[in-house]
Amino acid sequence: MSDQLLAIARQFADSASHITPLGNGLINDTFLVKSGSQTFVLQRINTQVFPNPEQIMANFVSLSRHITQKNGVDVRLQLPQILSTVINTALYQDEQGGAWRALSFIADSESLETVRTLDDVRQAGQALGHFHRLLSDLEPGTLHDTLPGFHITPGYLQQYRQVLTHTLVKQDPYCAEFIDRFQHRADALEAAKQQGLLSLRVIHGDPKLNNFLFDVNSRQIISLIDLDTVKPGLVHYDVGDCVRSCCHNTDTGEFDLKCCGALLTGYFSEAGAFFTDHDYQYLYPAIRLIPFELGLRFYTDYLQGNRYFKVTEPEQNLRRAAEQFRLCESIQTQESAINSLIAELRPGE
Ligand code: GN1
Ligand code: MG
Repeated sequence: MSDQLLAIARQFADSASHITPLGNGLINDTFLVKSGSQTFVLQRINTQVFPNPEQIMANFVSLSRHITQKNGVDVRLQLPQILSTVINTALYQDEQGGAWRALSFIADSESLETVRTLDDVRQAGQALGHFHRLLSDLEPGTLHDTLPGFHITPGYLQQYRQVLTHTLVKQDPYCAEFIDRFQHRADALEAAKQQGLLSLRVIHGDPKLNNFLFDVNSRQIISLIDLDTVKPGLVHYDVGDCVRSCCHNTDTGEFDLKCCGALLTGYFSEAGAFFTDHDYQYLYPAIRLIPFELGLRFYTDYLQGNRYFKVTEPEQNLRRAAEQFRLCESIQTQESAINSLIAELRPGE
């Protein structure tokens, strides 16, 4: 543990004594800090990606306030608390301009890298639906857009075309062809938004499996973390992202339909309260689009020399991209089964 890191942790807690890396996020740097009997999470926000970290903190405060003020609603998710610096600021800026913040650690919790049982996935769907429902009466316009362009697939496509004009990295035939074949679908959700078929709500932005915290004893989900991308958007981005992360059998590379059924069962038990016909209609397009979008983002980053997503070796983003495109192909081959599943599980039908 470097002295520099310890000095930063001590900006938040005088007696910080022990620091270890936490999780495997691809953007921010995250650590677990021990300070006396207290344990907390310390994070360096990547300001290349999030140029206004104070907006992230402001959104966090709005969100926590909204949830704590809910009357008569059974709130089943805890949010981490912001821990201020010893001089009472939400962020600490280091000498290199890095932005640091501290959050409480949810005790006796664990995150999963792979699902253990179908019930884990049902719970993830339900927790995401619960999160959306809790925020369904928070006016999205009151939140900052912490990451403009996030999940706007046509924008990523444009960026890809731009990078192609100057990259010196050799194109990968599988990825390049896949993007060419799929690109006409890139605006599926944005067009529906423009036409007023889907409306902006408050979204999580990154509800992948390892952002749900399970109680180690009860195995129930008790928290949804990584709230940096909470902002106005389409809940479809979230459902697509949760499905692509939970229902991807990484051994076979295939999309797991059973798992998708469990996730949607959980999600509909909460989202049924506010979902419209159009919301249901655009679920399949979202489930198909988000793996394409993530693959496109990984591939573009590979072509531009891995500037956005952390890598441990230069071809890692290429491999990540190909995995997402294979998942997208597997989803496409199961299109009618996925649509039938949505129709069958849709509440009140
Ligand atoms: C990034 O850093 P992490 O792992 O929480 C990315 C997500 C991707 C994810 C893929 C702000 O999240 O969109 O789905 O990697 N976050 C941002 O692992 O770009
Ligand atoms: Mg994240």
